[in-house]
Amino acid sequence: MVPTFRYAGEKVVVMGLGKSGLSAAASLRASGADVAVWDDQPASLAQGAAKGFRTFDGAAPLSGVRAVVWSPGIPHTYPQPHSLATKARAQNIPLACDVDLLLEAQTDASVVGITGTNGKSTTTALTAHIFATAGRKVAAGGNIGIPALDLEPLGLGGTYVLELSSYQLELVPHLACETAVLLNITADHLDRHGGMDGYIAAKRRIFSHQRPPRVAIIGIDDPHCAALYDALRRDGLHTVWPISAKQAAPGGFHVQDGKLIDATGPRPTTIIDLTTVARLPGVHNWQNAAAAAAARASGISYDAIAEGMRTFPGLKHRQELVQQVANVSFVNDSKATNADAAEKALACYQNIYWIAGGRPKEGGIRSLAPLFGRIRHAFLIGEAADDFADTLDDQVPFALYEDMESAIAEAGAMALKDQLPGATVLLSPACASFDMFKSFEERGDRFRAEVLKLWPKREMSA
Ligand code: UMA
Repeated sequence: MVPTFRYAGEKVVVMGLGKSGLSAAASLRASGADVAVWDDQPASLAQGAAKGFRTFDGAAPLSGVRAVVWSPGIPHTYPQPHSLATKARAQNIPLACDVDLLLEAQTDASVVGITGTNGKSTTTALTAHIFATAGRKVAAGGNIGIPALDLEPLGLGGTYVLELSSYQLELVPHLACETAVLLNITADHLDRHGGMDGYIAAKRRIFSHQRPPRVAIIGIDDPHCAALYDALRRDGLHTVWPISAKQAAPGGFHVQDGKLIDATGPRPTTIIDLTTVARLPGVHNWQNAAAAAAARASGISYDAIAEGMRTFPGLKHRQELVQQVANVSFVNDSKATNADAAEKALACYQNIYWIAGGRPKEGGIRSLAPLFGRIRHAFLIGEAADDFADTLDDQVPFALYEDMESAIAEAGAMALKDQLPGATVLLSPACASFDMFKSFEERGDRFRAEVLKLWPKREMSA
């Protein structure tokens, strides 16, 4: 746990008792702050009370409160500001999330901040793995699911690799990254940012107040980031390295025919052939790999970067290979909660038995039509099933299922019977999970458990 001593003896309110709020409340209490907590869900509030935290009286004034530690998932501006946020702002009390408390507490450590609509967890984990491979003192956390204050204090010589969501970027006034990475921007969370401009402005904050060597790494494969790249170069305050998995990126890092190339110097240098790296499949992962240029900004050698990529274990729920039976692979890509993310996985496989559906996102799966030719059969679940069936009609055979377990059983049986080359049973739902599961993690865990129940591990080499 990272202590937050600068709040010792101060009154602090922690708003929201999910992962980040509970972690912040624990650190503040252990550091001697006078902590009061609140959560709008009675069950979560009761959980906080059971841990011995004093409950904040919502009707009471905020007099004497030094800060409100705000959980990133709670609206404070759009679509409607929470009443506590309005009250705090009226009294000039800052709202900051747990990540900000880490940044205030660990000013001696370096920070690599990573954001983007897609790929930020993989890039965060990969970057931290490369730093560790190079023998650096490193810890990864933030939106990746590890609350910032649950990390170890690193101090001088240490590096925090932080995945930062657009929500968190609005709540980190002390952010000052040595190296900041923006992977890509496509529409997401627009309700929370008042539209696309607000979302882009939140993402751009990753480059605010950067500390030397002030390296800004930015994907140039989408129009929003390409425009930001031009703007950053114009403002001249940063060393800006463009990254791309689809085109040459002079002065930056790009991937050509699978080869990761550093073109920052006078002579381009190939770092690694990514087609040989099993845990980074697909063009989207090549962009994540290019973003590991962050390691170069910290002086890490090409050899350590290549070795880190070769030994990267991958992340759960992101194209996670769960099982292989005969020639059929079972892949858990539960993290694909929108069509854009599912597209990345669909583009990686041929002969796909696709398990999709859940709580639909705007636009459904119409944007995936160019990839329908890869899908042998779709197994549709959840609230989106009827809408997805309408989109697939006449193009892809499909069936609807009451629960994911039946879909898995049918998909696996069909794939094993067809025996097509490279067959893949792919859970990549293109939907949120909340209609059937608590989270995408629960959905992915259930997929893994069911696959391994039906086709146990010993069949791995069958
Ligand atoms: N709550 C209220 N009032 C409200 C809304 C929520 O009291 O109006 C309470 C809920 O009852 C709950 C708590 O707030 O008890 C939840 O807070 P939270 O939504 O901020 O969730 P945490 O559990 O603290 O998790 C947060 C991030 N969640 C969000 O940003 C939504 C996690 O990112 C992150 O891993 C975690 O902190 C640790 O840093 C998740 C996420 O979905 C993965 N992120 C979004 C994304 O990736 O797209 C941004």
